Amino acid sequence: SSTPVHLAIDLGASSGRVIAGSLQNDLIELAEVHRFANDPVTIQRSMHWNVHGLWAEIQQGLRAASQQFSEVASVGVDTWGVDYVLVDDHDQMTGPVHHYRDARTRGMMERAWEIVPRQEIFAATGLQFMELNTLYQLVAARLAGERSLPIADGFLMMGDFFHWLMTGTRSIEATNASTTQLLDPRNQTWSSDLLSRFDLPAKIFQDVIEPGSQLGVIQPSVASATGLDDVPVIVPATHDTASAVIAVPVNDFAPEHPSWCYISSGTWSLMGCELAKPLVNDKCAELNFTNEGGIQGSTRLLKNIGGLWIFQQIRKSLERRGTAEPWDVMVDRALAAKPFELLVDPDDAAFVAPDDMLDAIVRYAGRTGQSAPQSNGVLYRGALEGLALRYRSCLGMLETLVGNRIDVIHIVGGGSQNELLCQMTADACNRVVIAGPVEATAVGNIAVQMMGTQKLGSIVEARNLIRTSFGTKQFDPTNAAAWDDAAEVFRKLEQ
Ligand code: LFR
Repeated sequence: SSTPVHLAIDLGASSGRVIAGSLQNDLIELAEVHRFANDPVTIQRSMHWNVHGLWAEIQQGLRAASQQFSEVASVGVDTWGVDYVLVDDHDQMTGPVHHYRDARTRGMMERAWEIVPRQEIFAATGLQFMELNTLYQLVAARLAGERSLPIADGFLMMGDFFHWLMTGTRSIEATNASTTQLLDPRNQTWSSDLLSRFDLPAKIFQDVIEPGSQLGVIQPSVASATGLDDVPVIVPATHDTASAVIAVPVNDFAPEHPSWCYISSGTWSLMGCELAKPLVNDKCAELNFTNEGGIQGSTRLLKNIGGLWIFQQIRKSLERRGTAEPWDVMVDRALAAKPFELLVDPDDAAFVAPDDMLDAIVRYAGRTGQSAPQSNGVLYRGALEGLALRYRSCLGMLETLVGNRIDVIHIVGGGSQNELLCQMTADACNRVVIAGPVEATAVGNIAVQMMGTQKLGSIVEARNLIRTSFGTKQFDPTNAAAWDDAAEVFRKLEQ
């Protein structure tokens, strides 16, 4: 086709994709150009990103796009937060690229608090405490004496890294920088106090840039490998969650009294509100919510919830045993199973990176006085009900934080396709759920590229276009009372 396309490169936990987005008859249309695995690689017991393999796949996808479309208007990468690459002054990577599920951060929050007290870290960054945060990865690197750190000349988050490979220009994009726990969310500058007290080299942290900025064009070596001559790289909200929140199909932006919240539902569930500015106060610290950066300086006040990870990993366990079932069969069995036979808190530490998820759940059931699941249906259902119950708890916390009732829950991302989970969420939370778009992250990425090339004016315009382009599905609460007792029991399981 002859309409210009924007290419979103979205690196997720279940796969990486190159997706083309264009305006056709005043609607956004998506086409998947290339899909590839994005599995971590274990080298000597430590979990790394397969950056070389990914870069080869990305270039292959770009080449396919240049052959398929007559005009590629721009390119941009998004992926999960917190992970980073260090490079030296000769443009070489100085060490391996760790995956955040790598065990090196175990116990590192406590070690970090010995250097800077927890309250001070929160006051400086407004971020939730999670072991996977970049800060604890860097503290782990420092304490282990990793050689890659002192010889580094530049720090790049993963989206920035691939943008650098494409353009030759180093940058740090704001939304992903906000996940490090080293950035002050009020003025988007690096906390020089934290950097110096943790003995991290300030010179490697350059000033952040806003999503929508043009970083440069595809450099000649990459242009000849991909056929993309002179194509601009427009930096999207490189944090996948920030891109997904842009695609929430509402018709306002960072309202003063939010009546809606979102769940960006995938491997993680990120549940929160979009605010005009950060909410860094004691209540937020106590409830361990985070103030991550959104588009145009907005704040994503949210909590990480263990998401569909458990569900996905149950399938991996069953694969190993030769008894895995297709996703839709899993959901059907969950639907048919008796409710509330097994309650699984998705945020229990036992589920972060177990060797085998099934074993972990059986041990968890024993530890929490529940019987081990007697059928796959009970197992699957327990994972989904646990999520819905966790959403219910988080909704309560969110309402406390923003100080008003939230009427509507928007579920976006891959998990919004799971209608059973959407209905459970509506029932458990006793709120209307609006599901879609499924491809929220890619859509948000592309919307920012369209804004950066003046095809779209404002976020609200983008959101209205997204709503008409992709449609939504509504789930009304039908069975709310049935969840009250389960919620009572679940509260005791939450840590
Ligand atoms: C979701 C996500 C979350 C982040 C987690 C780890 O994909 O980006 O927002 O907390 O991954 O980076």
